[in-house]
Amino acid sequence: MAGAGDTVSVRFKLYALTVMTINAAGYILLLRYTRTVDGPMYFSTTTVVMTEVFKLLSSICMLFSMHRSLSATVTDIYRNVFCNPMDSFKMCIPSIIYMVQNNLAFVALSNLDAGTYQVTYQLKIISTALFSVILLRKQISVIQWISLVTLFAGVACVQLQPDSFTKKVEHVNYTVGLISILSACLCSGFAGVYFEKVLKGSDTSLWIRNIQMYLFGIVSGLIGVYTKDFFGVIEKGFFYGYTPYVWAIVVAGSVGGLYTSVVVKYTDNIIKGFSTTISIILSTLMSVYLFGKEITVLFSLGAGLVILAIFLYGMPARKPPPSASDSKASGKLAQTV
Ligand code: NCC
Repeated sequence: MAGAGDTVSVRFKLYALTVMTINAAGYILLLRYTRTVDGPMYFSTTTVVMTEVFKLLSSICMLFSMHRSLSATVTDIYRNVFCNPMDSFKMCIPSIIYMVQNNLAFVALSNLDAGTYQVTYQLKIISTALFSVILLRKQISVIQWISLVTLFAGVACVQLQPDSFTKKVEHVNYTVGLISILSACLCSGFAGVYFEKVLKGSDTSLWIRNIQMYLFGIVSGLIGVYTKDFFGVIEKGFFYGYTPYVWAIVVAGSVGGLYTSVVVKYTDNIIKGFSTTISIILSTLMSVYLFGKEITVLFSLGAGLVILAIFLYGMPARKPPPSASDSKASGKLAQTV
């Protein structure tokens, strides 16, 4: 991962985006698998806490690799995290929202199939844009809004399987699953944009911001364990039902979270949405090449819509003339894509 420098190459951005997306696909499959397989069921709230612990330790290691000195690392953490409580407190908000979002993913995937989950979750493209306008005062033209809706439609088509309409999928509680996923979209949009605002609004390093957030994440995660699984954990233990697959969720969750933070630092949340979409198309194309999967009409339509969305988003608005932040966003998109 990138170190101290603030500018990184396009190659590095593409690398971070690719790792984040491939990891997310594996994470969702693991989550769904472990929530539906027979056998002792782990407490999902405990995996959220363990993921925060892993991310905290990894962020401390990243900070150490930047400073290359234990005392400098400790001093940096002490000064910026503990001696500056008001600044650290800013990260309390996204950490709580992400905690809720990460728990909602378990509820949604316990009630819906992975395909429905992934397609519906793409609505976060719209919620992210909405919060970017509200919190970051980003100017999004009418054409760019049309582009974002087109992007959502495109990625939804790409992810729909040919047998989606005919296959009978077992939904445990469709309404609960759907409400969870829609709430997760709002959480993802809000927390992502809030994190971007705080991160880019000061000189505090990414790893310090992450350490602040994960410390709150551990506390709010433990509150989640207490409110939802307290008696179960007391009776059966914190690590009850932890198979290697559950540990894999913790690792994938940590890798995904850390790469997400890097992606947001070097691009922005809207570009993250575009890139995730492109990566989904590329990975589907790769499975055509590697596993002989067929290209469906829906896939071609979806890919076409995504390309149209990218073209539309980069189109300069005629009236009023594009603001500095708009042309910066389009430039960044062109650079990243
Ligand atoms: O939904 P999404 O991300 O926006 O959620 C962001 C995830 O990153 C963690 N995070 C964020 C900022 C930060 N500084 N540190 C972090 O650890 C949050 O805790 C939250 O888990 C996406 O854009 O699709 C993405 O999706 C998630 C995940 O697939 C869904 O949330 C599943 O419900 C990916 N996370 C993982 O793969 C673990 C993320 O990489 C990309």
